[in-house]
Amino acid sequence: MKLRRTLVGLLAAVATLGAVPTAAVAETPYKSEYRLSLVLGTAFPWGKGGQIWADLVKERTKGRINIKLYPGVSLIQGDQTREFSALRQGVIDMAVGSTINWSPQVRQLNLFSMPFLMPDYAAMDALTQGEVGKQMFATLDKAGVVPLAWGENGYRELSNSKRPVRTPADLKGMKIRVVGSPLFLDTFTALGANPTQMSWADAQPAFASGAVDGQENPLSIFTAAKLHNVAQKNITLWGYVADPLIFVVNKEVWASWTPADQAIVRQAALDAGKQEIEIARKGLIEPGQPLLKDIAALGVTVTQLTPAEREAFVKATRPVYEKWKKTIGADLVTTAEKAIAARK
Ligand code: X2X
Repeated sequence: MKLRRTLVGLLAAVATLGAVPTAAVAETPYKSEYRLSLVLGTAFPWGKGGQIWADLVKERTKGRINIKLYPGVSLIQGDQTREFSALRQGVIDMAVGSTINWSPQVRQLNLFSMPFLMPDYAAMDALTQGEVGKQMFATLDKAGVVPLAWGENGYRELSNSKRPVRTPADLKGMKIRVVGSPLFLDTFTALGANPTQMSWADAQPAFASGAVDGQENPLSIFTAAKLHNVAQKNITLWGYVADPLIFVVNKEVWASWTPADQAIVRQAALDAGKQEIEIARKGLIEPGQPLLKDIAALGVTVTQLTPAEREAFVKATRPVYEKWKKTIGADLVTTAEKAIAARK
């Protein structure tokens, strides 16, 4: 009898102890909704990646973590270069963001915007999936967010309303919309163009009105945003820059989740990133690059450069590369160059 009472007491004590972690969690309750910031919505690979992440998290946490998409960087009134600061401050809970938009706050992210650094997808993968990717994530962690996975916006090809561009001279005086860091101003100035910085939201009306002549963005954006309808009739495939996307979470939000839920969110980001990269490359890695035919069918002149023609753009932007190598950090850039040279 006495033994039994002791046992009951022990069980009660265990039950109380077991309740302690639950009470601790209750102090930082889960939010009913987590706000996921993106520049582009689900008509684009970028937004599709965000949706896949949100869906996987909801399913795998059985609805404990409910993510809502805020495309058009609407939580910060469309000002995409403020996204990183807003993430750090908790105005945004999580994001799938471009390295370009965060580079004003994290100078190392300018690496991916260096003209003609990454000649092909294998080069990009060598960076994001290798030592450079690891170092970048450590930098982002220090800068105040929790980085989880890589995605991709894509190779940023040049379009304009004026004429086919084959040489830097063809770009002379052309008003080109750019975004993000001053590196883009340097690159287009070196090419003889007249770059102007504006958000994606402001850019589209500017193409339509003719206030701006041209822009650079991945072809998946060109088609989904129907840029041929806003006078962008010429595209030059020059592969000068490609921007990865990064899946991140605000630090306080991250800390409020149980380790098990953190693991779910991380794995879901990795899975979504992988799928998103496949979507971003669709039509561009298959034989014959079917997306190029689709674009030509819209009445757009697609210009492919010969290696010698491309080299003229590389040469003209080389001083910009050298200048920014110092700003970004010569060690990091050298690590990147070596990883690219050793790529499979
Ligand atoms: O604004 C752009 O050009 C875009 C949509 O590609 C980015 O957010 C970097």
